[in-house]
Amino acid sequence: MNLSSIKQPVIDGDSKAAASAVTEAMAAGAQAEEILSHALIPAMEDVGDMFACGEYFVPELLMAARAMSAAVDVLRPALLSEGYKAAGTVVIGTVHGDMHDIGKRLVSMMLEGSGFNVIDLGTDVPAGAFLAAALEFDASIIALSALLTTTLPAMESTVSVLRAAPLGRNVHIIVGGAPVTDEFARRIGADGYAPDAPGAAALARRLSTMPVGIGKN
Ligand code: B1M
Repeated sequence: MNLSSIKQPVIDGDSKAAASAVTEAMAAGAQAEEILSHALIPAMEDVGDMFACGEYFVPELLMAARAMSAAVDVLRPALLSEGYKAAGTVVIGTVHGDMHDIGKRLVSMMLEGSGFNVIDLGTDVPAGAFLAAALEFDASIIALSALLTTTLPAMESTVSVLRAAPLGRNVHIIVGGAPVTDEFARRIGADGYAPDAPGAAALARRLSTMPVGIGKN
């Protein structure tokens, strides 16, 4: 089956067309997992590449992520009944003291678009809440966002608290946000840093194929 009729509306950020294309493909006999793996996830990878090379900006990224969500909403019941296994669970939030939400929501959407279950704890999240959610939802990745230079210490202490807990040695911790750098991420002991939402999704995909410990800086 030619799945490009599904891929293009996602790239174009056309939610209605993406949802209808998925409905049509399923009516024509396509498996939900095939649509996700061979059309929707590759569409988000293309969007990430277009963002990286400056062809797309944040508004286009948001529209594509929304179209992806609309398509996944149509697929979800069939995915569940086919027993589809997500790439893993990511617990994400903006660190304690920081109310910035927009970039982190974009990261959440790109992660969902890449096949992860995402538990979004919102903003101003204390370290203990990341830990509790990671345990409750059996997360393989914890993703921390910070937008203020003044909340970088909270990011650092969150990583320390997570690492000190037994669970902290069994999850990958990734970090990002405007003031965060690769050098800072390494210094605080995170497993990875991404500068943007598509980069975070690519990093999570890469880490999810590695046992914890291998992806460490
Ligand atoms: Co605030 N704010 N803000 N703000 N705000 C900034 C961040 C600031 C740069 C503005 C400025 O002065 N030029 C500045 C920070 C300066 C600094 O610390 N270096 C600032 C400040 C100072 C403040 C207050 C202190 C202002 C005040 O009250 N005096 C205050 C702090 C409140 C608090 O958090 N405790 C404050 C408040 C607010 C609002 C509430 C009004 C609002 C937030 C609303 C909301 O999020 N719901 C707000 C906004 C909107 C901004 C700006 C204008 C826009 C941020 C944004 O949404 N960008 C911002 C200035 C700017 O960036 N131009 C600013 C769009 C978004 C898509 O990008 O969030 O960078 P971004 O996310 C990117 C990447 O960073 C990355 O991927 C995303 C998309 O590709 N990324 C990750 C993010 N998280 C990631 C995690 C990853 C990987 C990548 O892995 C886990």
